[in-house]
Amino acid sequence: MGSNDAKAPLAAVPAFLDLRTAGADPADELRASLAADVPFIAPKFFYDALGSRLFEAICELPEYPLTRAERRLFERHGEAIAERAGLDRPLVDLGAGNCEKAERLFGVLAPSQYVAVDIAADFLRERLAALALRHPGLPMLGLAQDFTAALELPDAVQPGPRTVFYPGSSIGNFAPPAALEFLERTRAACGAGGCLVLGADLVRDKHALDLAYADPLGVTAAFNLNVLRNVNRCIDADFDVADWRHVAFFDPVTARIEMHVEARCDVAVRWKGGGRSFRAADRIHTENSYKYTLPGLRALLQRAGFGDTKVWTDEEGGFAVAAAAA
Ligand code: AVI
Repeated sequence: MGSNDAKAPLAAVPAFLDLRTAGADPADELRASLAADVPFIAPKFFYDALGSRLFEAICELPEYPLTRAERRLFERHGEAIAERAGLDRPLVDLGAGNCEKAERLFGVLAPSQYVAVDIAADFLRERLAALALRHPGLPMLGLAQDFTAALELPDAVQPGPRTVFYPGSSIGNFAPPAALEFLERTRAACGAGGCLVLGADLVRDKHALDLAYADPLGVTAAFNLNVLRNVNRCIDADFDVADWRHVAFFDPVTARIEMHVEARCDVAVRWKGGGRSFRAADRIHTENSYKYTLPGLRALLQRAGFGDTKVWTDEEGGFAVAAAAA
């Protein structure tokens, strides 16, 4: 280490709480969902270390414009968002991932604390440590938590009013009734005078939406199929990824993308405490990604109890960012 390194200010390692064991056991949940009449795997199981990286790669794809559209909206309207959200407040980032989106808003929001919440504990810990080096003056806290089931903010999170940040259209991964319940809980986490900053993908051309989830490079296919490897690890199962193919399509009737893994042949899969046979072409449902209309988005926020809401859209009208008063 050179003498300059020795004098560099030391950034505190962010506090990190692993709250993943609170609540239902993910292994029990997986075994039950795989044994269900219509088998499914909850989308949170996508995000092991490789899945988190594959999702980062998806965000770079030309066919997946969502992340870039949202970035442009934050660049263009960051100050207007900050006016609504208020400065010097705790910023609670739900599904923080690589923390990159929130970091872009640090300048305008000037948060009093950054709280990054994600199910992918190792990935979050690693990214948060790197973030703390770039922002040594900002108190940070990492929470490994399945916030989709219950959002629990420990006492280490500064009290409200808070800014809750839920970008990337992850709201679309909830079915509409669950989205409503989630937003009600989120409003409570904001506290009176707090604000939700939400990203939502909008209904658009079916061909473009199909391509966004079935890209020719196969990155989304890898992301989808990787869930089977994570399942193997979680419940000691023996899925062979080579036996399955990626299926994704937009259904205009339900306004959602559906993702499945489909058996290429008859397969028998075993896991600790059980197993199941699948016939060729049987599917396991892995994700829904609902797309919103602007009136639908506003109505949902209003039903969840949010008040004054401002919505910005990109020029193609494919993506929306909302700032909603709690
Ligand atoms: C995290 N979530 C909003 C993404 C989506 O678009 O539903 C996950 C994803 N699945 C396939 N591509 C991206």
